[in-house]
Amino acid sequence: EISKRETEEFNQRREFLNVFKKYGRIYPIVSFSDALKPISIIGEFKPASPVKGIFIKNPKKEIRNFIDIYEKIGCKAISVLTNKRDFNGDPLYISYIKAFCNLPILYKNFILLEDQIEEAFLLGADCVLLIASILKPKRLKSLYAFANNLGLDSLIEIHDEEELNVVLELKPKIIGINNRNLKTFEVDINNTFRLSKNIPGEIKIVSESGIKSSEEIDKLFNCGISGVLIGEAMVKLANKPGDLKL
Ligand code: IGP
Repeated sequence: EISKRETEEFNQRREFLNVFKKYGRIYPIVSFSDALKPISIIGEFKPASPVKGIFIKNPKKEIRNFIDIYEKIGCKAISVLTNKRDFNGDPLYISYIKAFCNLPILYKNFILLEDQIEEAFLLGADCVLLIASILKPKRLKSLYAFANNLGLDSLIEIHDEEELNVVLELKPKIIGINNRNLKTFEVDINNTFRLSKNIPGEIKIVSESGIKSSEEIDKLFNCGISGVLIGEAMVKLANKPGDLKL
């Protein structure tokens, strides 16, 4: 079901891809995995969520303010929701951000097609999200190879042991552990603690979703996590910069 509507959404903008292809990629790739030093926060530009609705009323107008604040807070990378239907995102946000910000950028969407990865590359993304739960192992492998060939990093997202076992076979550089179950939307940070125990030390781990407090962040970094990906809480923080302690 996801696969049908995502492919439709992508097909609606396919003509843009052909235009971008003519010009190629403008910006050099900035390594996403290198930005994941032991302690890195990835700030996510998340205009809306399917469960909680709208977070940012006019994302196009606000994007620069938000990303400037993310940088000031000390984020080491930016994640951008490019999915329109559920998150009110837009692939073009990648290019907007790339034009003024040197941090590596993650293209976040439900990626099913090589063409989506090519779109990410051409727009200036440095990393793509590949979600194990929506891809057959063979497809995951070929999409991972496709991204690698373009010089892009992949954040391979898992939610349980079964997916972890599939993903470990690819010997990935970075694994994202989603604390949110994408089917039930339930969030549990302990998912990171549980699954990270079985991940070899040379693989960088990013903990994703539901992270709200500095206590949680400290706990995650203390157990060997390289990065935390924060969406909702980061948007809320940037929304009231008066409260920020920089
Ligand atoms: C951010 P949160 O709870 O901090 O807003 O979550 C991020 O992890 C979440 O947006 C996410 C996501 C995804 C979105 C994780 N995996 C896959 C879309 C698709």
